[in-house]
Amino acid sequence: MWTKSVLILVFIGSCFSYPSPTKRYDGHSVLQILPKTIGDVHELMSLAQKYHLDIWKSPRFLNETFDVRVNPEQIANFVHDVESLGLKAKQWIIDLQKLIDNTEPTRSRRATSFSTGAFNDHASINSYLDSLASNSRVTVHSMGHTYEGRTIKYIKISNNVGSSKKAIYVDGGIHAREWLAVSTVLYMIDQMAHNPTHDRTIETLLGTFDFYFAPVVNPDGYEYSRTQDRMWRKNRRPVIHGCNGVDLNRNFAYHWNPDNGGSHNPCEEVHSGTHASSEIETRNIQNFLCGHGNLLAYLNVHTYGQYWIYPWGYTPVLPADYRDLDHLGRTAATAIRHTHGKSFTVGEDTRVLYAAAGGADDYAKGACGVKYSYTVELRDTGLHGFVAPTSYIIPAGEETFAGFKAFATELIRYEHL
Ligand code: 0X9
Ligand code: ZN
Repeated sequence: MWTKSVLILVFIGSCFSYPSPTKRYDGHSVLQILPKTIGDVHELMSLAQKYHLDIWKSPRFLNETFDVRVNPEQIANFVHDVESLGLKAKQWIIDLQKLIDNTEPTRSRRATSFSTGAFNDHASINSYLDSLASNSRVTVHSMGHTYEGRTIKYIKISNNVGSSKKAIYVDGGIHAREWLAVSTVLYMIDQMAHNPTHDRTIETLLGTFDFYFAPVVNPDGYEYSRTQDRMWRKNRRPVIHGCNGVDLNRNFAYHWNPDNGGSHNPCEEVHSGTHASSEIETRNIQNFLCGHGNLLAYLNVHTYGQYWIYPWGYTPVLPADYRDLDHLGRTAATAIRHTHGKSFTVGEDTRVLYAAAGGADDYAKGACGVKYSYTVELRDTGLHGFVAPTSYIIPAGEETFAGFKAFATELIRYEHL
């Protein structure tokens, strides 16, 4: 009798729950540490390596903080080590699980049918993209499949489907946990495809450019982050027993180098893969980028930190045309600031953020010749970090789209198109 009841309960439970439990972050903290010297920065990086910590933000300048996620078992020892360096570790996010619970909808409240104001699942996003095919300006395409067999879809928006103009490509979700990047690219798609406010700028831009948008280029990781582990970053290919995933933004085949901001270790968040373009998702994006010779600009959208940055990520040596990239980036940042007051830092990857080889932005520019190639890190500056609340979706969409329109408009003037 008892066994039967348990079996019935287990059966009922399995009808309402996901196949395996979501990873929890109870008691995980995000600590902020302010280094006093460059030596401190190096010491903190080695400590983070020693404890295998998830680095959320590393400082480029001495007045910036080093943000790391620490689990409850590590915190006492880690803080002790930090204090031995003469530094203070401030608990910035005290209980990451509470932040996750408070800032994102529970599973039952998550959108199951598509909404631009929600964090949508990948199947709903693909159905939404398919539904746009009824719009005469939109065609829907596949970039290829993922390791787990999902389709990476992209759309082309053009006011003359047959013609081939200079083009701008925007993608999101290369890092699984950066849900706001996905929602923001979807917001931009919605505006460009429907022009709900009858915005004349959109019509002007469509007179000069074709647009490509791929909202989720790492859908296996994105779905894993939605259902199993909110903090997942990489793709999902099993690399060695017990450790899955390659950081796709360390895997691109332009100056690929795990020793430069990546890792050889498959258990690390920034594992670069065993060789350049080892991942099917990377190869699909690379083929897209180099297969469209008319691409003039590329935005690889991420969270967080509020940066609009450009190559190179593998070296502090500036590209010869950096002034052009800088000017266009500043145009975007100004329009963003005029929307909801958010300040975005513009500059070269290694100088304003950190060095990391094998990024999509470097590949687009270095291997495919896409002149205006950027990484865009959306809001915020650390309050919610990677765990953006749903209340950010629309304002982040609005400010990024304003930046995007200003960027594309200025591109027409600057490049005499
Ligand atoms: O580390 C990254 O891949 C990006 N930051 S994130 O916090 N979203 O993970 C920045 C990438 C900048 N571009 C290159 N380093 N090439
Ligand atoms: Zn990212």
